[in-house]
Amino acid sequence: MFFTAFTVLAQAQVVNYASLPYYQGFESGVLDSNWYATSSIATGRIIIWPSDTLIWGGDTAQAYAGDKFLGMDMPTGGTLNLNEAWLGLNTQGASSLFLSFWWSEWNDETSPEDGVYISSDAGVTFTKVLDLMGGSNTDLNWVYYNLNLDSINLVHGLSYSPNYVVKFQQYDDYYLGGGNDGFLFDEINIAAVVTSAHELSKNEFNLFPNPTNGQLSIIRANDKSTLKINVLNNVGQNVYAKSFAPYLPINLDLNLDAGIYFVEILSNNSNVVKQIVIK
Ligand SMILES: [Ca+2]
Ligand SMILES: [Ca+2]
Ligand SMILES: [Ca+2]
Repeated sequence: MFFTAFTVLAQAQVVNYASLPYYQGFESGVLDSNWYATSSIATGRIIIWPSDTLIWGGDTAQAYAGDKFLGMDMPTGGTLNLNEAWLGLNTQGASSLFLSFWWSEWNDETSPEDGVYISSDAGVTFTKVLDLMGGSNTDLNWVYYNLNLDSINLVHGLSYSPNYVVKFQQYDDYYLGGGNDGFLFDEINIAAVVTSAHELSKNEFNLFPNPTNGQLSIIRANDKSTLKINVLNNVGQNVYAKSFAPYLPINLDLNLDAGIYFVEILSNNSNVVKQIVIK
């Protein structure tokens, strides 16, 4: 009986679960009905900010794209607060989903609560899938994450569902634009990797050997432009990034632990992701 009552309460939180693909750049200035925002202390703050309004110590917070971003902080300085922004998604029957977003922070100390969490059950239970470490990031430096949700589900025992929740979470005790603490998010995108007329065919790149002991060659069939290569681990953290000039052969020397990785090949607006195994 106790657990039944608890579950009913927890499930009331996201009202509308977005259909896919879902994109949010915060330019409308309001969180849509797919979001649920909550703070452990009443004065905790999860709001959309315009660029050029948060200024401190000669720095000014800017959106990554457009001129608005989502900010999380604690205006009542000196009181530790947990901010949670839940995004409800209907991922029932989905596959090949990627969650990408840009994250930045301002003097935020790393704590175990900071990161991205996922729930398959409307937020009754969450699993942390990504650390967001303010202490290791340069202040106001935007970092790109591209998480392979198929892989994350597999690793963490999660599954796509009608009540899938991605939670962005920040824990600290001071405020943006005041010298201490706060997270910034922009350009949140959840979509299946699909081939379109504007996208490179997956067949245009050949990666070998695969599995590899770390040496990896990428052969390009037709694309002779500058390529940016990112390698992501199985929870979507970027562990390698390098650009290659037009026409040059691409040989990567990956000094990584054994496991499954995703090689992202970016060219203009194209985005190809291939899975590799490091032995
Ligand atoms: Ca924006
Ligand atoms: Ca923190
Ligand atoms: Ca920092």
